[in-house]
Amino acid sequence: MDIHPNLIDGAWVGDDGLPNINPSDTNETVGIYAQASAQQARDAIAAAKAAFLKWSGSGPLERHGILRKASDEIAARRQELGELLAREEGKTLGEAVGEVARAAQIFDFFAGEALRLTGDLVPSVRLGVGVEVTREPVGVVGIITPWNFPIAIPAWKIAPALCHGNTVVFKPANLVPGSAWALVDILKRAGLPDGVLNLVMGSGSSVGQTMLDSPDIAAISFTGSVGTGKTVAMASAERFRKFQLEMGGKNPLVVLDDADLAVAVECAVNGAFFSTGQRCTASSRLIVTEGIHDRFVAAVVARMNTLNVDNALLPTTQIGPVIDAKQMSVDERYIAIGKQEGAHLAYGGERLERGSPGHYLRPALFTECTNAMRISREEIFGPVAAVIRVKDYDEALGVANDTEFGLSAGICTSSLKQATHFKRNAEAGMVMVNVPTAGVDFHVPFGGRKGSSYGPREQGRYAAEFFSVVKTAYTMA
Ligand code: UN1
Repeated sequence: MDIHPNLIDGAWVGDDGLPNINPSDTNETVGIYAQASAQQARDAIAAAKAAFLKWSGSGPLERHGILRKASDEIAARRQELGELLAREEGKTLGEAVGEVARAAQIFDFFAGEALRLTGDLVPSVRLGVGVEVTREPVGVVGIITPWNFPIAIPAWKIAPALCHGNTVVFKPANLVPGSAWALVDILKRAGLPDGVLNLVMGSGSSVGQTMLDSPDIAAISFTGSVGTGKTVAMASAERFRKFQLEMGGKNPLVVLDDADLAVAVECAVNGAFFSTGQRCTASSRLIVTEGIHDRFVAAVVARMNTLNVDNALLPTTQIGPVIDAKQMSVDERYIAIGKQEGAHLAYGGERLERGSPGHYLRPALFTECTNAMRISREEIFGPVAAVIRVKDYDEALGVANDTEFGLSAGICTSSLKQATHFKRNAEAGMVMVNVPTAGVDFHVPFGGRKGSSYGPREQGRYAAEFFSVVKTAYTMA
């Protein structure tokens, strides 16, 4: 099998690699992907630094043209790239093709933004003096991405970074290098000058650590675990480097007595179990008022019973496998903890055998949970949800906010009054009314509060906050 090499200063390098394994069929190797050494990571950073002068001075038309071209190719190849993504990550083909389409839309959005970079011209308090407020690129940006969105998350960090004139060192998650490699290949062929975007596939302990230690990386955008986020934060704070973190969630979906039952069930099942529950926006706590509780649980269980868990590439599959054996053991450990804590396993939670050897787990629903249980407090990152019964809306809101996380919070209700109150009072970066907590638009801000996120929002026009720095210039004519 050919090796997919790293991209450093416009050259494809690397002769030693790791296999990329298909979680739906662990006998299948999707491809071999190079592992960058610490020295290669340093070379990539140096290349990005050297390329910065030229790229930061590039014009809107050049940036627009490249981002636009990349968007067009991603969109045209969405079926093929979606299949690659489903193969390496395990989300269903439909979810994967949708994710690739989202990546194309993100590049399209930032291609447009490249034509709309503006500043302010402000009269000074001193007569005869003019004040200009402009945005400049930050410098070399380090981008570290997780395995659960192998193309969309790289897209929503790389596109704004390039749009605003930064150069990039990109380290994708080692479990899903295929989509990252394809994306970098597309951007290179779209005309990015050498060194502007560098790909360093490899481990966190070597490549990631080299990025954290480098004085030449001016900003780091990271999505991943809370633990690694802390490491990124500490190393960056020490260097006064800009950093942006997207980490975990323990997102509540509140279901009130007056909810449309069918809407509530779809929001819960989609939010908790689609993409195998492997989303930081997943609804892992279903907080349900007592008047609808039993009907809701019965309907969710009935719906779960229709979910087809199987190989991600089969057209009939609705829930793909868990990403790998390690995540499977985390999911199973939490299912055991839930039982020990006294929660009732109302449905699922067992391993499944399918036609191909993969990490298949039937989605699990716990009922009779309290918000103090570990399954209600710790992010599992699998298809496991906890139902918490509450008396009324006020108790529901209190439970929803009683968490160290604050990414997405949802409510299903037909009451405008309660929906409005929840929108104002949910301690989360994103609030969803009668729509799932997961599955967000690509052109509006994304991010959370409390332990979920740190730094400026991602996506849409708000991405400018992180990927540029403001300059204020005074001129006496
Ligand atoms: C979504 O719900 O559409 O890692 C996106 C994650 C998030 C992205 C979620 N950063 O799950």
